[in-house]
Amino acid sequence: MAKPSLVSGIQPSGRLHLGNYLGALKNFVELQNSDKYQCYFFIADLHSLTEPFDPKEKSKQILELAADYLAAGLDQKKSTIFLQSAIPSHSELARILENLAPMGELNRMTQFKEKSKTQPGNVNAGLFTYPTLMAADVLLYNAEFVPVGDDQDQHLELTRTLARKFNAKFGKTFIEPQPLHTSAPRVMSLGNPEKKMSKSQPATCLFLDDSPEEIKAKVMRAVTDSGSEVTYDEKRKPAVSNLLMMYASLTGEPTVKIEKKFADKNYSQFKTSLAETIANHFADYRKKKRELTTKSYVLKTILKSGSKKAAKIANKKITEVKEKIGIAI
Ligand code: AQP
Repeated sequence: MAKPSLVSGIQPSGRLHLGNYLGALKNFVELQNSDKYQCYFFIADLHSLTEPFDPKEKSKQILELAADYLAAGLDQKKSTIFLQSAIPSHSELARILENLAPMGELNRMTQFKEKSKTQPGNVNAGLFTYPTLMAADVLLYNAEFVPVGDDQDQHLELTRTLARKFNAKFGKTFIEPQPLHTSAPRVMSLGNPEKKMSKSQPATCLFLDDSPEEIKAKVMRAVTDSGSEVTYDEKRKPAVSNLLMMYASLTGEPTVKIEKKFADKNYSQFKTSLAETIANHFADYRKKKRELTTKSYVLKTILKSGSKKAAKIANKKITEVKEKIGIAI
């Protein structure tokens, strides 16, 4: 029997951080290695154009993200790793799905509302239609599952709605996909446990290729809560709980075990151990990424061959869609 498909992507818009990793990339690797799924992982370059960017940097960011994927453990022999813009069907299907997406719903999307605030001089139509392109990214590959952080749930709900609407209007064509979350679906900022960790706040964000010294400095500066016990309590101790969640996700230990380990220790001792855990966890990744970034030819070849493979599936789907809506003549 054919394995169920899953698809996900990350924008090439800068260095990856611990939120991207614990919410998404770590799961990509585990799902790939479980051997239970047909995996498609792409570089969401079209999505990344919705934010201000320097064209000279964009191709470097694409290759850097390809290096990130491989350094973290994705393997082009097990997963199809590709570039979104190399497959025109993504844009074509997005344009078709836009006709089923009410303006009011797109307007309610939290990401659109937030980005409209953070980039007030550039509230562009691409930002507004981001969710319909995301729906196309997923629906083209008959994905049953989408591993993402929980900030993408609203977009995925719209994907399901669009799939349902299309199927009802034009006949069964799309699968309604489900999100797959990790135990850390929303990693919060080191400076404010109410806000998600995000690359636009670099001082309170742990980048995967930060040096051990940078990791230590950022973790030691991280805000904590009143009291001195290292205990998991999202309501009373949101900052410490966020740090504990990072520790648990990286070591695979349950939070109760970590609480016991630090029962007679203070915040500073806990943070020192967390910083070491993070630095050690990414030592191999940092080394591999350094090596891979010097091999742009290899990275390009992997993306080209993955895009060719993905295009076969995507082209089949877009042909079916065009037939269903009556524009295939
Ligand atoms: N803080 C987070 N916790 C858990 N998961 C997260 N993701 C992002 N931030 C967190 C997940 O990472 C994947 C890739 O997301 P993206 O390409 O949309 O990256 P992003 O959201 O643009 O990253 P930033 O840092 O949040 O960007 P800015 O600063 O521009 O807002 C997705 O699966 C996402 O859920």
